[in-house]
Amino acid sequence: MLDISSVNYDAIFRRYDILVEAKEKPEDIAAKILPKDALLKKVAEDVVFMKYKDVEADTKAAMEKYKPEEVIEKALVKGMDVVAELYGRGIYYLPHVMVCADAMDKGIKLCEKNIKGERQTKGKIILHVAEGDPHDIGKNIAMVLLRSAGYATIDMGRDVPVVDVLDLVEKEKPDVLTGTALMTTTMSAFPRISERLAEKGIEMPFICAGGAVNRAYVESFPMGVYAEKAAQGPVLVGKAMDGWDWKKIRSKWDDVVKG
Ligand code: B12
Repeated sequence: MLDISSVNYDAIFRRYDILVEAKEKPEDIAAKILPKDALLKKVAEDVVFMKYKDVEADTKAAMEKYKPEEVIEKALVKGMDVVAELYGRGIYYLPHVMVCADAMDKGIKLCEKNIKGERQTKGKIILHVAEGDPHDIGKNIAMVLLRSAGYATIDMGRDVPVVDVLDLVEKEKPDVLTGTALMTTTMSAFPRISERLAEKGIEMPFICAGGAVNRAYVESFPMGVYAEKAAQGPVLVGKAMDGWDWKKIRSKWDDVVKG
């Protein structure tokens, strides 16, 4: 059987046309976004250049100097930011993105094992990716950070029907609900969820994130609290656990996320 961990994806997916013709090479684009620190840079490059075989060893090396949460945010996510840029410019295609995402996932799993989380009893959070949307990388990162901050998480996965979210919220009564949407065609699930919760008299902060949404959009429906980065999750949820309702979190959002 083929051992995929030994496959050199970078060589298979290499775009020779880009290497020959492009004014800016992937390496030049990456250099503008990648971290400067050599250990973090190596991990981020493993994601960008699909070095599936090296990512675990390099992640381990980075964790000798940095906390696992830092390796996620400053290396693995940064690598994926470069991938998103290359995809946006038409340099990477979907197969590249999928292999890069797998490499990042391998690193994240290793970091998660090394996060010394408190007992997960501080509060209950339900996470989901909007109906019709398969993009779950950001949601998974946010979940790792929430768990490591001591919150119990219920992961509904991706492409979750609105009705399933409503049912689970009614059953589990979480302290906070979160949603991720990266496609403009899926983000309308959020106002539908919030309006139907409001009709049932259920209120809680509903943290919404992902490239398709922005703060103005999320604040246009009841309960919506915007998050730009996964690292803001524990901070925003912390306020909910301190007894702040969604209106107060929204009104003090700038101060809260700046810490
Ligand atoms: C990776 C990727 C994929 C992967 C997804 C793998 C996966 N498991 O997620 C694959 C290859 C499967 C994919 C498929 C498609 N994709 Co795609 N994909 C991307 C890409 C390149 C990167 C997205 C990503 O993971 N970014 C990195 C993560 C970390 O970012 P993030 O999710 O936003 O999360 C951050 C924050 O939002 C926040 N966050 C997110 N969730 C949460 C939750 C909480 C609680 C908190 C606090 C914070 C938080 O924290 C994170 C950072 O700290 C983007 C391009 C882009 N510029 O975003 C396109 C993109 C999202 N895809 C796009 C499209 C169109 C598609 C396809 C329809 C393409 C196609 N023609 O088939 C298909 C989907 C088909 C389907 N319906 O099933 C479009 C969407 C356009 C739009 N505006 O609607 C984009 C923008 C590309 C583009 N420029 O056209 N894709």
